[in-house]
Amino acid sequence: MQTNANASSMPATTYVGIGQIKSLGAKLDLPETGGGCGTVGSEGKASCGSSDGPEDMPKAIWDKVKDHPCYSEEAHHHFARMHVAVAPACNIQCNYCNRKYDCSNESRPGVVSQKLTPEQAVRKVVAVASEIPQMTVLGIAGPGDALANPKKTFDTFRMLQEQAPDLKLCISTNGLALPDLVDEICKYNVDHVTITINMVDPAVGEKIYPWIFWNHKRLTGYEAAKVLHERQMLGLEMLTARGVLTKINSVLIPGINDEHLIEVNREVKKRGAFLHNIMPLISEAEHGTVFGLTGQRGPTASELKAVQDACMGGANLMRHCRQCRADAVGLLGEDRSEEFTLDKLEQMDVVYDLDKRRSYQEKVEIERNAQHAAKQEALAAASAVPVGDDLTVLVAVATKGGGRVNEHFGHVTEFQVFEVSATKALFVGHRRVDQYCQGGAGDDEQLPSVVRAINDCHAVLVAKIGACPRDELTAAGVEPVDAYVGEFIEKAALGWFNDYRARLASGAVVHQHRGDAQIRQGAYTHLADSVALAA
Ligand code: CLF
Ligand code: SF4
Repeated sequence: MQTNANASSMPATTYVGIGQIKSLGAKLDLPETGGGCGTVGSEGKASCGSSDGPEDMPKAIWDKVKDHPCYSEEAHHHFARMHVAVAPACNIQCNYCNRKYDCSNESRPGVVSQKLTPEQAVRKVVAVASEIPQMTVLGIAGPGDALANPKKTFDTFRMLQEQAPDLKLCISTNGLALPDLVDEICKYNVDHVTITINMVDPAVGEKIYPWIFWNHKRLTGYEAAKVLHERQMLGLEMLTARGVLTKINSVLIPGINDEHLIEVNREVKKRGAFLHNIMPLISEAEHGTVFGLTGQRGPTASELKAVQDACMGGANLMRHCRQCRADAVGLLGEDRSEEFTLDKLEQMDVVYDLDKRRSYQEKVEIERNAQHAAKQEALAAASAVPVGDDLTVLVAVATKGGGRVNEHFGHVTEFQVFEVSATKALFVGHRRVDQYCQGGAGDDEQLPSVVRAINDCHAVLVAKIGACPRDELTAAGVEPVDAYVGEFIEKAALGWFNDYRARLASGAVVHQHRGDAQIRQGAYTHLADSVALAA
């Protein structure tokens, strides 16, 4: 991790905002419902997003988050979200964004969005909700800023409230316009809001934001970052005061805000943020962003994990974010947007069948409860056996959903990564890879990049794996394991770990420290140019 000299050189008063913003360290008067998981005894937990269930938080909050794939790590195995790209304009410039492409906060750069009018968006939502009944959340996340396009954003929400009343509405914003629109957000029952906050110190902010457009003027440098910071803090406090669950997204930019994000975590927790999502900077020259062109790199897997781990005990962490595109459709980690392009929607018969959706979601709930029970049982069994060491390893898992080990190695486009010890199996992230199996045959040239993506893991749990990748993984020190096909992930991971410990004890294997892993930059290559531009 690199240090940030500027962050430490600024006086504490730099963090003080305007209006309702309290100075650093001041006690805030916030309602319990919006107070975040840290207020209800989850200090030190890896993640509110990986919370086990209603026992971790008040029922009213659990009811809000339990089917939201971003706010509940458990839910993300079972429930889907979709975004509608109705918000093309933005009121600030981030050095990691090129607006010819999707919003880098919430999208994979390099993938072109199909921008929609509110009417087209509503038709698309209704069509997707009919086809994907486990889709529970509709988000507006760009491709610009949702609140820099308030008419399009709120027109969409207004129509959806009438036509798809069971959907949760969600919004993502840079926060600049937020304080002016909190009433509107509440009017449409949007009770999940994400603010991207990369700094609480304008001296850090001016390295990230070259300008903002504010009060009919373009502001630059420190002044721009200061106004943005003050508006973000005020907006967060206002949402908390209204009981809206607020998630903070932060882009980790090595050398600029890496250590500073620990301060961000503290400040947003103090102001009632429910979750903090620390995401890696995606930065390649071909994206045409300032950071891409100036060679600013993103973090490695261990750098990202180190900052996330350092924030444990502060605001609770989300670690399952997929940095979705602004028109993403499906489970986190899968992308079905190609099935719902405007020309395809024209051909579809669309009926919004609320009963069908509910009955499907009841089945999903049964599967989710089974996963939860299996996880609790496996953890309880693991805890019952006394262990004399604190050995912890990472394990990669091939899954296509449902919380089970159920994907072939060759079909994986992302591995889920779990941190496993004798008594825990915690989701700590994911790693995108290019699919090894192409057209029925393995592409051996992809193997080195797959190995690099999970190089920090001791094992990879798969449903099936061919001889060639098995040999390459083994040679690299990552054990391929196909003994837990169809098993729930936590149970499988703990099962493998117990077996590993037994082999260590018998001398059959020697424990080796693993190295770092590479975070894949950018879009899935096979989707990069597949979507046409619209209005
Ligand atoms: Fe979309 Fe964001 Fe709502 Fe989720 S995404 S607006 S909170 S419904 Fe989720 Fe995607 Fe990460 Fe965003 S995985 S980028 S955190
Ligand atoms: Fe791009 Fe989003 Fe930043 Fe606006 S807020 S410049 S759309 S990353």
